[in-house]
Amino acid sequence: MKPISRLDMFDHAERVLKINDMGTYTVPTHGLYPFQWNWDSCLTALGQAHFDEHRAWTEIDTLFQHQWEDGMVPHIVFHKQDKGYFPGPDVWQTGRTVPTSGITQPPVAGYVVKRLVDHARDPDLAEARARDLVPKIARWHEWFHACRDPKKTGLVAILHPWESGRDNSIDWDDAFSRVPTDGVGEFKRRDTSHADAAHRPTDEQYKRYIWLVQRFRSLNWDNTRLHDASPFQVVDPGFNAILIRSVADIAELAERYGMTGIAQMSRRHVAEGLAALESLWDDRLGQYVCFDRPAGRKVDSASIGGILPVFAAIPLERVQQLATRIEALKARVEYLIPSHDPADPRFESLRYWRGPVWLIINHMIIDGLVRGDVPDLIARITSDSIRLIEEGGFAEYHDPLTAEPCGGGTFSWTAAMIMEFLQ
Ligand code: 2M8
Repeated sequence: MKPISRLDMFDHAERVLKINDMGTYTVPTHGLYPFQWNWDSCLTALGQAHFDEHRAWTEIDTLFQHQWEDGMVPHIVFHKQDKGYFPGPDVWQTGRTVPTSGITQPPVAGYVVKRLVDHARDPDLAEARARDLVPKIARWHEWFHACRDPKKTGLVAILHPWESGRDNSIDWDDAFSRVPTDGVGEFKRRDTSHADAAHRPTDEQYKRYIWLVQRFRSLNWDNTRLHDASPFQVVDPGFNAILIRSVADIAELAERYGMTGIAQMSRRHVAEGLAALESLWDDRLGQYVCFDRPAGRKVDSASIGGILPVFAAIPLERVQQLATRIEALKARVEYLIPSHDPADPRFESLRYWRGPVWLIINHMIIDGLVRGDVPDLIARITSDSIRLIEEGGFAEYHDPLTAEPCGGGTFSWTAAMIMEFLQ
């Protein structure tokens, strides 16, 4: 791979976003992911806004055109047929005119919309588009609170590892081992024909992914039933932090636009979420950990999901502790921040969400660390992120030890995040 110079990097990133632009939505990368993915799209809009604000808003509008009647925003919108990805619409069978998957993804939309508004070069455009999106995003947030926190604990559960966005994280290993594989027929994975199988989830994990899809499909994707019917219900601190942050950002925009009902309801959820998040703090690891709902216990796994809460308005003392946690990781990798602690024997530097660095995560963590008065650490994470691209190109993710590019290449959210780091 030809190294990418820092001087040319911003323009190069813009080219990547244009290559993946399908007009009204952007694919994460051609081949491996040929549809619109929920959080990819929102984070990609942050990059698009650097050169075309209209285009950035369209990206999010398109996603919300496929919001379900119950409020859920699906994790994939299958705009066009493409046999290159498994599982496609024929497996999901959600019965929508434009097919979608039946599960969701980390709700970054609220955060992204507020960021687009705050950085807008065209504030009138931003306000008009945000006014339209705020009630839709608030409905999605309400869906989370109603359908993924039925006992009103203040925290939501994911029902499928794909919902977390961190598909094969070590966090899920335990809970996932209780998901059966019986009744899962033969299928042909497509991902391993685009990317190195050694960088991807295992076949065994794929069977369980599909078992859960089949289970939810058998319940007609009725979200009032899926939570209790799922053997996999994990409360991920990272996912919840993203939700809490987005709800807080929507509260602020709603207040600005006189949408008082949304603002009040959102503020209440933020307060409840932040209070409940505290129950996931782990003193031994010095970070947050997941909670396995059916098993009724915390998960002993030091992943990036437990550092991501810095993205929400957690107490300042916790921000400092998480900064210390990242400082400790510095000695174990060449490039921050590994998605799992290398001190854990289960760490794998090349395998997807079990170790590699993801620039979207670095972006959110940097954003949160700003409250912590740790400029050197922020500078270090930023420069590591840029060095990864210099050495490994615009890959989906990178080895934190060697910068080896992994997964798909020419990747939208990696390009978008670089534009944010370089701004
Ligand atoms: C990965 O997930 C998809 C399933 O949604 C897959 O592997 O097929 C994850 O990295 C996820 O976070 C991301 O949104 C998606 C597209 O980039 O790929």
